[in-house]
Amino acid sequence: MEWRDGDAMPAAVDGDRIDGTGSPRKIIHIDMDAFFASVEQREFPHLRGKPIIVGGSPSQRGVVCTCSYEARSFGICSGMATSQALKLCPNAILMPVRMDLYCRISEEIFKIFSEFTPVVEPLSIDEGYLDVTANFKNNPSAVSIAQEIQRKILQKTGLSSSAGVSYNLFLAKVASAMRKPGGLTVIHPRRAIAFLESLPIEKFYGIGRVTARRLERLNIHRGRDLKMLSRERLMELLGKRGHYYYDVVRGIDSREVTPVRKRKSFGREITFPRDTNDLQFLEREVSNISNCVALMLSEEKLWGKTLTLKVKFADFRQITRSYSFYYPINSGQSIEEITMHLLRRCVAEDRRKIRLVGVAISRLFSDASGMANGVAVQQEFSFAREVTQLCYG
Ligand code: TTP
Ligand code: MG
Ligand code: MG
Repeated sequence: MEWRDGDAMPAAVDGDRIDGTGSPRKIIHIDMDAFFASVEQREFPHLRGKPIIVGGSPSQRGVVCTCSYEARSFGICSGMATSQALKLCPNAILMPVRMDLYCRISEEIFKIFSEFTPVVEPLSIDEGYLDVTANFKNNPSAVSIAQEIQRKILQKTGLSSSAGVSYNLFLAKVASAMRKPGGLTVIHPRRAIAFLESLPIEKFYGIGRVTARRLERLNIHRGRDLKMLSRERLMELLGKRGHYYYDVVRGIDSREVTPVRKRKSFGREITFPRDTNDLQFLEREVSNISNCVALMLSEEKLWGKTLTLKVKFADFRQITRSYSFYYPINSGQSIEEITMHLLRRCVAEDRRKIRLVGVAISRLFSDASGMANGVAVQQEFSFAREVTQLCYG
């Protein structure tokens, strides 16, 4: 059996053991195909084979959450305004989002994963990483496990999924996207370097369209071009992520599959029915969101150190403004005070109308983190005032 870059693994062949000598890890990434849309097509058989969109209504400035593969051939994609999607394909059928149903099915899928290994990391509602180096079935073939999982998902939920198998998370994730829908792609350790060298830049997971275009303008089209750059140059181009891509393009991604991902941030955002730069209105909204974020923190008994305000303008361009405290904070008053100043600064600097605002808090600490809570509580408010003066005085 000859391995070629990105080759799908034929079901009958089992030369796919990627433990070999040197025993690399065996990582599987599974991602459901057109998840929300496939669920709707399962629920309503007359929608099968048709272009369907799951998303918000165009009259409420809704966006496309996802669409069936039939709709994708018209150029529709996630995140696009529903109104634009319906212009591209006027016959597309728009279905409302039924999150409860998708969550229930997601649970079923993750339950299937857990029958094979305890080391499962959910990445989103429809995808996860599995480390099957050791597994409940004592099956040495990661590929046959992936096939079995795909079969079980289909049997139990009636839905199709795609799988990627390799020895690290990055390669498994890239692999699963290569033969959608219903595909299985293996990247063998021996072929990883050649595969990465020929991988187009926009296929590097985490490099968005804008960054890919920027890199292409610098004649960086594929992994091999990325590999020519020094660590320092990559840091210049990609910021902190430069380190990660420097290693990844050399086949190194030492991240572990981490079973329960700790929450890294809390956030809330709101899209307004009409674009606005009415400061009073914006202040009221930001105040509400700030208090909502504070409530979420207190419910989870968490404290956060960095506050971020996100502002998306009518032209969909967005900016974020952050502030870091010395001490973790959690009160609505502190959050509101800082986000309000960040908002006023944004509005003063840029008079464009605003479409959406969001508030997020990150660098979270739990009560058990060893922080002197008493001190933080006492200092929190006066410190927020100090910060405000430092920032804007
Ligand atoms: P994805 O796995 O990114 O997309 P998908 O499953 O619809 O299609 P693919 O076959 O390419 O994997 O996302 C999973 C679900 O998450 C998707 O069905 C809907 C939801 N989603 C959004 O609500 N908004 C988004 O911007 C994206 C990308 C996904
Ligand atoms: Mg998917
Ligand atoms: Mg996904």
